[in-house]
Order: sequence, then C-alpha cells, then structure tokens
Amino acid sequence: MTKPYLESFREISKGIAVLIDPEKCDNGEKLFALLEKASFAKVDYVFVGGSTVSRNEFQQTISAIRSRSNIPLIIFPGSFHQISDEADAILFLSLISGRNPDYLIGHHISAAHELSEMNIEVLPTGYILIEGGTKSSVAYVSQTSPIPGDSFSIIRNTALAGKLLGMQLLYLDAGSGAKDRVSEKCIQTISDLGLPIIVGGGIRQIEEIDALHKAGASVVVIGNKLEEDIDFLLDVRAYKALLDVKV
Ligand code: 1GP
Repeated sequence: MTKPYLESFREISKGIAVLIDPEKCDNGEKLFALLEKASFAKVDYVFVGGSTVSRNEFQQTISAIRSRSNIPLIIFPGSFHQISDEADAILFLSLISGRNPDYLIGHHISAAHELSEMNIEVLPTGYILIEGGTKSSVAYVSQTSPIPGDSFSIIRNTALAGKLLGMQLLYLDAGSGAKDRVSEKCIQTISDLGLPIIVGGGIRQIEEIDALHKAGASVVVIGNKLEEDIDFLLDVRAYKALLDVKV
C-alpha cells in the first residue's frame, strides 16, 4: 500500500503547517480567509485538532476546510473522536513524553476500528511535549509533565524509543501558546535519528521558523500567531519564495 503522506513528510524540508483548532474556529469567513492566505503563502499542510474539541466542532471544521482548500489536510488529534475520512491523513500521536496510558495507547484502541475502515492514511507519530514556560492545555488535559527543554539526553532517548517502537514521525511540541518555543538544540539532539521532525508551540517569527528549519525541523507548525495576525501568512509567503530561489 502506498503511503503518499508519509513519503511527503520524509521528502519535505523546510515545510510549514498551519494549525486550526476547531474550538476557536468560526467555520465561516474568518476560516476561509485563513485558508485563502495559507494557499497563497504555499503552506504545505493544514493540521486540525485540539485538546478540548467536541466531536461536532471537529467534524464541522473538517468539512468546512475540505469545502474550500486543497492543501493536504492532516488531523492532529487531541482525543479518539477526532477522526474523519474527509481528511487526508492523521498523525496517530502517542504521547511518549508522558506516562498516561490513555494517551500512550488508550485513545488509539478506542479509535482503531473506525479508523481502519476509513480511507485515510495513518501516520504513527511519537509526540514529545517539551517545557514551554507555561502550563499547556495538552499537559493539563493529559495530566502529564513536559520534558525540561535542556534535558537533552531524556529528549533523545524518548525519541529513540519512539523510533524503536516503529514510529515514523516525531513531533516536538512546546504546547499551544508556549512562552518558550522548542530550541534548535532540542532538534539537533534528535536530527540524526532519520525520522521527519515536526516542531510547534509558541513560534511567532519568521526568524524562528528559519532557525528551526536550519536545525533540522522538517515541518514547523504555526497556530496561535495566525489567530492574532492572519497577515503573518504574507511573511510566510515571502520566506517560502526566498527558499524557492535558493533551491
Ligand atoms: C500546538 O504545535 C502547536 O500544539 C502550535 O502551537 O498555537 O503556539 O503556534 P501555537
């Protein structure tokens, strides 16, 4: 069976994903304006999900995005009911920085049957929460603690264990709205493992995106910043254009 989205994550370098949280989304004009600008900016992926999203909010947002956008639509689930075959793929996240069995395997069991009947690519992803200077929703909801941002050997061994368990992607997240984003050194400490690295949480400037890409991030995720300033996507467009010139 072909895995086009896994291949795309393996091949992409300097990618950008926009994160849409259905709980904060109007499913109308504001969302459509964001999608239009994301497409103009040549954003690589739209991620959808959140820690406290209801089933209805999730389904409505997925359908609204699907009706207006051709950007690959990837679910970034906060719980087992955030699944839909209107999406292209799902990051099947296991919260390997934590020790809560529900987020290591429980939600996965609840979603497994329905998911296996859907025409959607499942991407096994080691999800690693890094201390971001604020208590994140994901830490609160999962009742887990993030790994301190300077505990490089723990970060590396956690990522390595994920790889040995068969995870295909690694996601380092400082949590939505983090004060301190994931550092370049965190990425460098796992970049030789040979898995695509997704990085998110508290990223607000093009210079930060550039630094994270240079450190080895395959995809940088932007959420909150776009809720405050949708025109940041114009800066993303300029950054992407510059990358195209350099290639
Ligand atoms: C959070 O990685 C995402 O899970 C994005 O974070 O909303 O802070 O950009 P922000």
